[in-house]
Amino acid sequence: MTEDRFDPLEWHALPDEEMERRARAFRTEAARRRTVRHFSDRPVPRSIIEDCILAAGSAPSGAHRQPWRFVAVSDPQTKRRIRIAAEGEEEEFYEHRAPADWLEALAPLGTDAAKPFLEVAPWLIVVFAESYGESDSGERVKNYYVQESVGIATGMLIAAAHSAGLATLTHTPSPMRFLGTLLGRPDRERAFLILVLGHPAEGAVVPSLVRKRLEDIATFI
Ligand code: IYR
Repeated sequence: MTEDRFDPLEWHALPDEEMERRARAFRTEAARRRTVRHFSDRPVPRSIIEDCILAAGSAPSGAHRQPWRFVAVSDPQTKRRIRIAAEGEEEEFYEHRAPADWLEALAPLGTDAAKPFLEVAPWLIVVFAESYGESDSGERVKNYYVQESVGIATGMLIAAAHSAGLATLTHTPSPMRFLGTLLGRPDRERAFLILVLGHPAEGAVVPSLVRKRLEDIATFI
């Protein structure tokens, strides 16, 4: 039987004023993040992507199963294949699958079936959720709260990329099954989303959006 092990928590308590300063600084920087749809082909060093992935991999997860896999793609041919397959799905979506109310909701964002950024941006991180794990002896290991865990990790990935000075786009071609096939992932992994990363194109524009106010998103009791 394995014995449970615990370590002393490393913790540096801060005075309230310092916490207030940091909370405000983080909030201000987080509010500067925008989802970008126009990317330049300016390269981004792999080490930055590695650090962002390691930050994402520090996310909490159900029973600490870490049920995520990040496939970082910079290979032009693979990016091209992803673009072609994604655009195929998107054409179906925009022309047939999407109900009118969904298209109406998307109209202010100016999206359509063309996804050039999948090829132009230097990096795509395809995030996979592992529906179950595999032990060293090849047996199935149950994972818990997979969607929640991978969602949290993806949020941390976006925050890490933004803090490193990278623009990001969360892209969710639907259905995403082609990504597992194209990237040779095992059956137990399900594609969660594609995070596009890079520098914005010169003259990139973003939709004029208003974020909800504190009183619209929070209730204090
Ligand atoms: N996957 C499509 C449609 C789309 C859906 C939502 I919800 C968005 O916030 C944005 C786009 C596309 O990527 O165009």
